[in-house]
Parts: sequence; C-alpha cells; structure tokens
Amino acid sequence: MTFDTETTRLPLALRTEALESILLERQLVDPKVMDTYIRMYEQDIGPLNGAKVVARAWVDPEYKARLLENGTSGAAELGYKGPQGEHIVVVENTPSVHNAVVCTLCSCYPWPLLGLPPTWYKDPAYRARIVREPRALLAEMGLTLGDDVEIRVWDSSSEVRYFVLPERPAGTENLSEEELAALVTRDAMAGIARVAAPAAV
Ligand SMILES: [Co+2]
Repeated sequence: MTFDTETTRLPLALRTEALESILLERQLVDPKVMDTYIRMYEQDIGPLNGAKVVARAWVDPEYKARLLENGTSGAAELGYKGPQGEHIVVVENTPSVHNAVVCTLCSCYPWPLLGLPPTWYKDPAYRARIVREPRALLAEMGLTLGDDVEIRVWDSSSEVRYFVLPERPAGTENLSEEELAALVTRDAMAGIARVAAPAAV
C-alpha cells in the first residue's frame, strides 16, 4: 500500500498503529508474537520503573514535591528517561480526586515509566468512553468511585504524557520502599485501578 501526503502528515504513533492494524489484518504478523513483545515491555521493562517512582514518592516527600513539580526530571532522577518520556506530567490521586489517563487520538503513553501501552489503552471504546462517562467506565473496569470523588481525565499527546501517582494504601506503614514498589500496578499508574493494600498475614 502507499501513503498519500495527507497520511504521511499524521503523527508517527498514529501511522504506526495503522500499520500494525494492516499487518495484523493481512496476517503478516502473528499477534501472539506481538503480544509476547508487548508483555515483555509491560511486565519486565515498563511498569517496574513507574512503580519505583511511585514508591520513592510515597516515602520521600521532597522527592514527591519535585516529581509533581516536574515529572520529566523527577523520573530522570531515578534514571528513567528517553523516547516518549520527554514531557511527563505527574498527577496525584487523593481521597477526593481520582485521575485517569487516556490518549484520545492514538495511544501516547509514558514509555520510560510504563513501557508500551496495554491493549485496553489503545481500544477506541476506552478512548471515547473514559472522556464521556469516566465513572461508569471505571466501574465496569473494576474501579468503583464514590460520588464524592472527582474524576479528572488527562488526554496525553505526543507533547505531554500523563502519569498517575496513586494513593498509598493503608496498612503499608512498615513496608520498605522495595516492598511498596511491588504493590504498584500498571493499571494504578494509568488511573483505572487503585493500589490494593497488601494481603493480611
Ligand atoms: Co497518542
């Protein structure tokens, strides 16, 4: 196929996504192979970085202040920087405010902190509904928020990538930074879940 001039002016991420769809449609790429790579980035490379940032912010108020002030340099303090992470903005969840992240145009995502975006993040239904009816959609995804909690939805773009600093769960006062990081999930850092308290022992 050929790209006309209009198409070539589209952002790179959108063109890549279009290309991925075509490859999958024509069965030129095995979706299982692609999923393996995505899982590798999601589970081994990506979210672990973000989880360490969250844990540091939970234990170090001065770091947290710097991170909220400038997400890019805050992440870089821990060594996380690079493509798709040039302009990271960190938004903090509190008991009264819940933040969720989307890219309504394509699938912009803070790669250095979270790796590659998961399938649901790229789903057109998620991208449309999280803006239109965030409370209902989050509930469907397993996160029920009280009516007293304000939901803020942040639209990422090739310019700005948003990252959610989740709330530290109760009952974690005695955990080490490393143990805290192990609790933090990708979904919590994208704003579709909370960080669960550790199971009681
Ligand atoms: Co995008």
